[in-house]
Amino acid sequence: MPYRLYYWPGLPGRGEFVRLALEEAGAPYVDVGRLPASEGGGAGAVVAARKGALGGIPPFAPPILQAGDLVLAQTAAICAWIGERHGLVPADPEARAHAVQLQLTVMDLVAEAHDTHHPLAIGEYYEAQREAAVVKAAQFRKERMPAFLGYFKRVLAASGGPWLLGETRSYVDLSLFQVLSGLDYAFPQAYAREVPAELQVLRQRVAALPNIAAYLLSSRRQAFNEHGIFRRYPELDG
Ligand SMILES: N[C@@H](CCC(=O)N[C@@H](CS)C(=O)NCC(=O)O)C(=O)O
Repeated sequence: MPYRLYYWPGLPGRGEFVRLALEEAGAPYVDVGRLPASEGGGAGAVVAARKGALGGIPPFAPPILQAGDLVLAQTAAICAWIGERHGLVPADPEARAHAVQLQLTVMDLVAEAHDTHHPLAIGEYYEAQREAAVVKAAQFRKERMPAFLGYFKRVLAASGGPWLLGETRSYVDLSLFQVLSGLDYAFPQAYAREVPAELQVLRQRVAALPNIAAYLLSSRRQAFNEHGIFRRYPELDG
């Protein structure tokens, strides 16, 4: 039975971290939110899943993965679950624990990137908090983004490469690829200045994985836009 991914239609968002893991795994899945409502998809299906319509432990927010009887939320938990079942993380428990550590750090960076355009209130329009966003984004570009990226550069060096966990690619590499792509979209100037060359190489290495390369060319891959986590507002790029 194919996996069923529930995520908001119209933006890659946090759903994309799950899609990349499923695509690299070669695991069949239905992107339910992108189906027409007449086929049981659309935002309505995501809202229903969020409200617990799939059963199990209720999710708080999408992405939500349905795998048979399992209903699982939290991007890092979903990626780990897929990764452990589809060879996207080494088998030994220490490597798996480190993968979770790194994935949670990726998700911390995602949350901070999001907060650059919504520093005051998640439910308010960007335009209503633009002034605070300019301040928040400047701090993100100058301090937080280099701190996170410097951290991942050190992880890569400590692993011996060429991947974050060493010799084989993991779901964490896929997720870092997505964050780097998002930062490049949202903050092209800061990206060119701040992203270490080693991480840019890692991004290219992920893009060249055969399953990922095919996915990136497919209509399943969605472009970044100003509804998602990574938004291009030139005033936030300094
Ligand atoms: N920590 C969660 C965050 C989930 C989250 O914030 N999802 C967003 C979409 S990307 C959402 O729909 N949030 C609704 C809410 O928080 O009420 C994860 O990584 O999955």
